[in-house]
Amino acid sequence: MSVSHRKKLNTYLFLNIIWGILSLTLLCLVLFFTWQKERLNIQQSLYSLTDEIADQLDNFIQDTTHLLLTLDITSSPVTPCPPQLLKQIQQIVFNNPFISGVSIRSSDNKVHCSTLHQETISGNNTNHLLSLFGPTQINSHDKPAYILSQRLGQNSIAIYLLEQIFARNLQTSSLLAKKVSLYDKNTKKIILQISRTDTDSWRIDDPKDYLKQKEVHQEYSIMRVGITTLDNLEIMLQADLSKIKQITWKEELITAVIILLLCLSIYYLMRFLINRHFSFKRAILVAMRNDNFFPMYQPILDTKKEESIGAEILLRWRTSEQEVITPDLFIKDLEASGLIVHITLQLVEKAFIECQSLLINNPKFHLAFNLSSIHFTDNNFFKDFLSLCKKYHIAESQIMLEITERDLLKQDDLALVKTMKELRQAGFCLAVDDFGTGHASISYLQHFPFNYLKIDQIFIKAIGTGAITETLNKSIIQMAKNLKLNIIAEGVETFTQLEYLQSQGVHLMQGWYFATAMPLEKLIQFVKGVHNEE
Ligand code: G
Ligand code: G
Ligand code: MN
Repeated sequence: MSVSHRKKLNTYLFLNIIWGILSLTLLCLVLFFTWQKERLNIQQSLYSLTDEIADQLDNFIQDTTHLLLTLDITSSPVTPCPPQLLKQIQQIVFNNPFISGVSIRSSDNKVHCSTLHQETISGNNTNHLLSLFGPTQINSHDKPAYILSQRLGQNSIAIYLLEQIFARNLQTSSLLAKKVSLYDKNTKKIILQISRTDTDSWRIDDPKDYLKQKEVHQEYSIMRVGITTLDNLEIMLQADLSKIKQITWKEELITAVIILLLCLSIYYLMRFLINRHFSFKRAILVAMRNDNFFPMYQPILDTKKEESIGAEILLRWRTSEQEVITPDLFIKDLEASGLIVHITLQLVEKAFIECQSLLINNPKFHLAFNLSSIHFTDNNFFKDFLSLCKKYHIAESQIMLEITERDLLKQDDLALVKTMKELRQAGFCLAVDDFGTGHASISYLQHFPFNYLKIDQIFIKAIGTGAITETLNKSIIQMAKNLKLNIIAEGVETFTQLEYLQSQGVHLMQGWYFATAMPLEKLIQFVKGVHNEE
């Protein structure tokens, strides 16, 4: 008990350590991958957002330059300014409030037509068809303006646009964006920047608050996308790190909770299994100590001679509540725990003690024990088994050992065959049990020194039912006959089955038609020919 208890505690300790390490590793790995995935997602959204702003600005610039298509302007210099042209550019300024002025100058940079009283910029010569300059001041008291310059032959047309109009086209409603800047790649300078305020509106930044060169190149939270219409310009978007962290943390938290719940359920499942294992093992150990396992006997008959030729020993467990449990409920666990070997020896000894005089009085009568492949791999089982035979003076020929066809296939057959041959030489009977359920071939079964074969119940049950298994009967019986072994039919329940089997030349039978498993006293009476109909 205390050993088992200590073993249980050790198992728990082991479980806790392994579980802790595995859970922590799993948590770290999953969180790391979630974080990576989330970062990629955010980069992707930032890119789309920046691209959207670039598109917005591109559209605005295209719309603005489209206005110039209505002008009557030739490719030669326009000196002096034709009154018609001046009127047209005045019209454009009048109709588009966001345009502060339009001026036309020639390639030598001389202004010919202008809606402005005063020209402030010079040296805007460029090879590009379309370019943007700024910021500049139109009048000393005015807000800064930007000049969009379009070349037309030898003339170039400059459109003066107010700062706010550019700022408006840089805005986005996405809360991910904190600052949006217009960056000139040629001069490596930001020419306009807006920031989100605390009230979620946008304001134009003072040049001293512009992003620094270092930030522009290093910060991972800054995304840059070029503008199609003006190839020296880029939109630069700085993400709001606190918002990004908020999103990632939320995701990480949800993932962590899921992982923890998963790990906890695994933990409790493992605890449950360990508990069940130990409580089952404890219950078996207690039953073994209290001698709660006992044999029942099911007679095997020769229906031709109308006599009992033996009995199969079937294990039973009487619980402390006096309930009798059949082995189908616990035999698998018993085999898995390895305790089956010890219990079989207990069962064998009890059967030997009980049946000693029955066996002496009926020298042709045998006892059949069910063994599994585990008994054959155990180092001491057969040694102990032989000692018991000696101790109770049981003749080897009066013992049959049954091993199911399915168990044969689990084993290294050479080792199995060697032990079996020794047993047969010593005089024991060997039976292949549940024949037909293991799908072993005749040539495979011929390796084993069996002298009996027990046809499985499912084939007997099928007799007279018309089921597919019924049609298998003849071939199963034929296969058994080909093996030249004594055939015992198991699970015979009806007269029809009995008749059919006899017609096929099978005379050794076992089943509820004759007798169910019974205690020794009833077996003695049954063997004497007193059939109790209960
Ligand atoms: O006893 P019952 O009639 O319920 O048998 C159920 C199953 O348990 C059968 O497959 C039978 O072969 C198996 N069985 C019964 N007694 C023993 C036993 O002592 N040892 C082993 N290994 N199996 C047994
Ligand atoms: O696997 P093994 O052949 O050892 O199984 C024997 C099992 O068959 C035991 O559970 C036993 O109670 C059961 N058994 C024996 N005779 C009959 C029978 O006529 N009908 C049914 N259904 N089961 C039987
Ligand atoms: Mn059996």
